[in-house]
Amino acid sequence: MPTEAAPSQGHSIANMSGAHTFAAALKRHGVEVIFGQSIPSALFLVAPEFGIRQIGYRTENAGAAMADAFARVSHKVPVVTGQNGPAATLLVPGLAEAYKASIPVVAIVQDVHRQQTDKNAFQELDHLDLFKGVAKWIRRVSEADRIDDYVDMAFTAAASGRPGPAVLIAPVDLFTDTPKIGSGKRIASLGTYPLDRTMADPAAIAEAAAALAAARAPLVIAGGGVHSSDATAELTALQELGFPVATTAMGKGTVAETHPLSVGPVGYFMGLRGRARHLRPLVEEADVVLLVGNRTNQNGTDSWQLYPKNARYIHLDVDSQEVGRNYEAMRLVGDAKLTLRALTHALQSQDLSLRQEGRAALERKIAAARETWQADIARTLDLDAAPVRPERLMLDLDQVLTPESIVVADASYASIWVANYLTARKAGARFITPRGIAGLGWGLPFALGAKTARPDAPVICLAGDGGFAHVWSELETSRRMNLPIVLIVLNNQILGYQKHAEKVLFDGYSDVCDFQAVDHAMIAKACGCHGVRVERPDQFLPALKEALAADRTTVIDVVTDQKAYPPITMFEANERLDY
Ligand SMILES: Cc1ncc(C[n+]2csc(CCOP(=O)(O)OP(=O)(O)O)c2C)c(N)n1
Ligand SMILES: [Mg+2]
Repeated sequence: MPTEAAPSQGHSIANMSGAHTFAAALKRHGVEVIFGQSIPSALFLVAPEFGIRQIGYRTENAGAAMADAFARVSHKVPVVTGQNGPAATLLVPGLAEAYKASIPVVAIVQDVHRQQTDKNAFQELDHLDLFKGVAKWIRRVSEADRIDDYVDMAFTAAASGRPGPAVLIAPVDLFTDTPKIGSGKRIASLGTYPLDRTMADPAAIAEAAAALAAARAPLVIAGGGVHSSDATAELTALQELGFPVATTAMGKGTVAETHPLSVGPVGYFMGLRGRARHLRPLVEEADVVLLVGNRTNQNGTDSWQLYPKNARYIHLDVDSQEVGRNYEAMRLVGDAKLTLRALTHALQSQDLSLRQEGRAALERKIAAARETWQADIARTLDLDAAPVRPERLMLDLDQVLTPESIVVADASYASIWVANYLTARKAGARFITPRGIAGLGWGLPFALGAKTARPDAPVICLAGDGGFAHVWSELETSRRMNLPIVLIVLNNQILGYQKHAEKVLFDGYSDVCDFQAVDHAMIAKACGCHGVRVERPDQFLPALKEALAADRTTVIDVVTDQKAYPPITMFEANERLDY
């Protein structure tokens, strides 16, 4: 929606610097917060006059991850900034995750003074080359009169098509330069995504509807693209016609997992005590599979072994290159929300008797599988054991979740525990996991970005002790920026996934997998946050409830069983893990 930029008190176009022009353009796109660390300084010094505040990260890697989670939760295009040179290099990991997870981020990277370019200026680096491979658009704006043009190009690139990071490089002196009168005439607001919704070819939609209606055993497998498109209501409407819906880890919450036709998360975690373990045949035996916003990656498909070999595939994605990448498919290229709506509409004029006749038996099968899963847990685990079993902790956590809760996980086991043991209570419930590149250290900054986007929602983060150690410093950020969250540390004193994978693959493990003991509650207290140590399972739920009721960040350091591992298929019944 076009909106007039509201240049603030005291700034007419005539006395605007490049910094003012930048800030006005960002404001025009709806930007209210920037994840930054004071650089470009001229920009941050004028930003408050435009109603833009700064979320000051401690490290750039964390800042980029905060921006990513802010986008996932708010559907707004976030802005992160960084200085030239070392700071810019630290933005790379965060942008890599956003790139692979298709999340829009605009990164404004300061460059050296235009007159010092290519002279080995202090912290000079080739930023145009640096971001290749982690951004879908990289440009340098070199004239003050073009700032508006380039800011708009950056937002358009980030938010349109398959969303992703856009990097705008801006020389430091541009911010104190004075643009010509009249150079900032743009009025469009481009700060939300998806920016342009396009629909798949109606003929292809009609063909897909016919295939789905006539299928013997259809299955929908929804990925994170459904969240990005804000298409959860449309997916639920399709499910209501009688279609079972499974999700990837990033697609968790695209349908309510309490719905009788929700299969749960499927992928490389369908081993013992996996939530959808007993529904593996339902996936393997499907004859028509509808993939939506699903990039069919290795973990989501259990190394491409899980999805049926002989099924007919229909693949709906905004990126035509994803369609048919790993599974040849009927091509539905377009936005998930518009296309699912059209597909459901087309299905309503089909004969849906097969779906209606099969529905009760399908619901019984799903309910029975869920009960067997719960029985597996009760039968095979001592949930009262100390050190605490992560499964116990997750079952307790699941009890206190509300439909509004936002759960964030770091990479490694934390992401898998969340996918399997927590319940999406509504379509649109959010479970934010770094499944783009599965890097350690995303948990805490993701939580802070999510809390910035939705200050009223309880935000709970689950992180391993290895992953948390990447980002302890951001606890101070949470306190300073008044972003209270609950952070649960799975303190198994090992690089768990690493150690267990080495045992499975090599029957041994390298010595760095074991840590010395760390007291994470003490770290929290040292940063002015609250810290609690949990050594017995019955201590966890009261500590969690107290933390959720408090208005400050609490770290709950839970001493967990180092032999516990989630239901990774590759680890199934492996004696080497019984050490
Ligand atoms: C940045 C980064 N470095 C290394 C890895 C490889 N890696 C994957 S899981 C893992 C162990 C994580 O340990 P921890 O965070 O304590 O979680 P746990 O598995 O013990 O629950 C490692 C090192 C990674 N994914 N990301
Ligand atoms: Mg660990």
